[in-house]
Amino acid sequence: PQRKGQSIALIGAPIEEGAGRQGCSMGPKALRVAGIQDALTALGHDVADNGDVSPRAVEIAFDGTANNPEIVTGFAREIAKAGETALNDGYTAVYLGGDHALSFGSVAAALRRADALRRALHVLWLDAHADFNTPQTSASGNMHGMPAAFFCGEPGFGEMLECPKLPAARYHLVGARSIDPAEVVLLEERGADVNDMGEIDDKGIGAVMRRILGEVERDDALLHVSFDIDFVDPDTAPGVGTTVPGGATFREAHLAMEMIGKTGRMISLDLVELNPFLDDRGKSARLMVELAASAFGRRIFDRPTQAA
Ligand code: 4U7
Ligand code: MN
Ligand code: MN
Ligand code: MN
Repeated sequence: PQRKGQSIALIGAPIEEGAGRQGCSMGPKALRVAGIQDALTALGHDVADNGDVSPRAVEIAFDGTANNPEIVTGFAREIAKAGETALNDGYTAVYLGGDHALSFGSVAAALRRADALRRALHVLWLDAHADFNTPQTSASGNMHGMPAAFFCGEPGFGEMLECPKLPAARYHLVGARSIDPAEVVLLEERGADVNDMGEIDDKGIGAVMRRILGEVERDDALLHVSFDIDFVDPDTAPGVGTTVPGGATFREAHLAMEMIGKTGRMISLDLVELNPFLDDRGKSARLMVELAASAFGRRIFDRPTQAA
């Protein structure tokens, strides 16, 4: 059931070096201006704003194509550290992105925490993309397209970050509509749970989410949610660098987040890929705040929707 009165830690991660264009570094500020703290406080939670992490560039190189590995690794390590501390102190972590490379760190923190508690972790990836490239498969070299491959244990990331590996079957991709050919092969081989947009159209977002959250319940697991704003259709959320048409509607995204909230199992949430430079008068930032609030218990009416 939904957990009331949670302690929530906001962790800003102004990373943009994982993406192909600049602007995501302004995301944490835009989410704050859009009222993320007040929106969650209004639901009865205790919300601490831990500010932004500041990365140190480290010396590292990957074999293959990977842009800005030094600063992305620096960010990932600081994010993992800040996240792990918050989780160990009993907070639910909300990461304010920042491009999706922040999830190298946020998922590492969740995996470490779950490991310490001897609980299984599932990762729900709401995204137009699979983010399952490696430095060997990536055509762009952009590291925001790689975190899922990393935490599922694909090789090629060298000494980037220590973390337990996620079995690919517990990586649930929802909303996909742009997956690179090499990713398709890898996702299939590893047995990842891929739910593309056609599946959502066919079965409905409620049924897709119910099946996934049912598996989380069955494993008595903890849940990390990674919300890439490009999951939503670019007409509704224009503040993104990597627009792919045919995305989720506001209503679909809203129901998904409500259902997540009702499980009471989410230990951390990424809000990523918002590019305020490309946004339309704060529209996408406000949408993200709304959807985060839904995951933390905001209800239109307390109807008895089954979470799983
Ligand atoms: B995002 C891409 F080639 N797959 O690797 C790549 F299509 O975090 C896109 O989901 C990655 O926005 C998108 O560059 C990363 C591309
Ligand atoms: Mn992504
Ligand atoms: Mn994406
Ligand atoms: Mn993107």
